[in-house]
Amino acid sequence: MNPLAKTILLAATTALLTPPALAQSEFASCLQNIRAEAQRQGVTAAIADNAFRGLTPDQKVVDLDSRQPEFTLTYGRYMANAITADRIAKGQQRMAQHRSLLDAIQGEYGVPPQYIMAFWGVETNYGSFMGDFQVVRSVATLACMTKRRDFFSNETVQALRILALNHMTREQMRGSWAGAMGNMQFMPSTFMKWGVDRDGNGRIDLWHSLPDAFASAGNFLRGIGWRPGLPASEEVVLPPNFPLDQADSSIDKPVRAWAAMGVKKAGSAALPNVEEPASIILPAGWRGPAFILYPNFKAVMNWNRSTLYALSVAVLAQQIAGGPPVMQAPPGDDEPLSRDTVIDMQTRLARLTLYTDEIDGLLGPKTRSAVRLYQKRIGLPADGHPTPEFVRRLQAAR
Ligand SMILES: [Ca+2]
Repeated sequence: MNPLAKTILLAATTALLTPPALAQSEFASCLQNIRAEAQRQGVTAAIADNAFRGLTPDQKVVDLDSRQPEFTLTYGRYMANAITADRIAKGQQRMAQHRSLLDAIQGEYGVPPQYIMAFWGVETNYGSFMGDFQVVRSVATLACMTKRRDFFSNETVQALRILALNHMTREQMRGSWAGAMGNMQFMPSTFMKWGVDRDGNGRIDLWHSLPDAFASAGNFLRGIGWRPGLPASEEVVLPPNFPLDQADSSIDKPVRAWAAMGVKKAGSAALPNVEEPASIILPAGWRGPAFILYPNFKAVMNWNRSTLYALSVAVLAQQIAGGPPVMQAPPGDDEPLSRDTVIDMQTRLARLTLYTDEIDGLLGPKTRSAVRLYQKRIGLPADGHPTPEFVRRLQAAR
């Protein structure tokens, strides 16, 4: 997630759950297990000892991990945070400055320069916000003191492998509280799998070497499915009779089939006449903008599973490349929904037998489907987007 959105989520947080303190001896025995696995993966005892010497769990990391966002950011708020005039201008400036390197990387990995710039902008504001937590301590804390033991045990092992390969020292290896490192905020496992020593100095350095950072991003994107061709997404306009229940990220049709249904690019140019599978989404409901998601959007989502994250990268990239801003504004009355509101909504929809999944306060695809069903029942456009009006009408229903 981009640092700004993360800050806002954290600022909006109230629920602070502190897990029971783990004794230092339990922490030490947890580290022993990780150490054994690291040795199986070729890390010497000396490197592991050095990495874990004097290591204590970081309570600040535990606290940050246990915070639950109280609000779901709206599309409008998320995009306004991620895509500012300043970030577009800086992206254009950096792209011009590093043009030959970025062109060479496009030649090798197929990823256009504006996407590398957009990830860089969203992840660290072009290297200005890389995080100052000690990565080994953060991931070891998360492995030993939270419920995500397996994921972060592996991240700790991979962090030790980075030390073993002498890319960085433990002190130098800094990142976000959750262990994301360098200009592109790679997790240790991503670093090990996709990192590239582009400048050829024998070390992969994602903090200080932009050739290494950009080439690693290109290599990673290609590895998770980026293919030269269509962009990640484009804004579209839907015809008046468009069946809103087809605007769903789980529904794929060939681009030309959407065109045949009357979908056009914003500004009314025709969609490309191609067979590639694509989805249409309405991230702010039917009154807001519509986007077509091409196959490369999935690659962006393999970097980060959030749809709004991926959309912010896609839209920022387009604008860095000189493309138009999003034309359709989101509705002005869209409000962030609190977890409590979503829980209340899920409970009411469950009582109406429209929702059968977990009451978890998260606005996921199943909740949106239930919202659609109720919208149909009360004669609202079935876009699956719960507006304040929708919530009021659901709450007033008997
Ligand atoms: Ca290097």
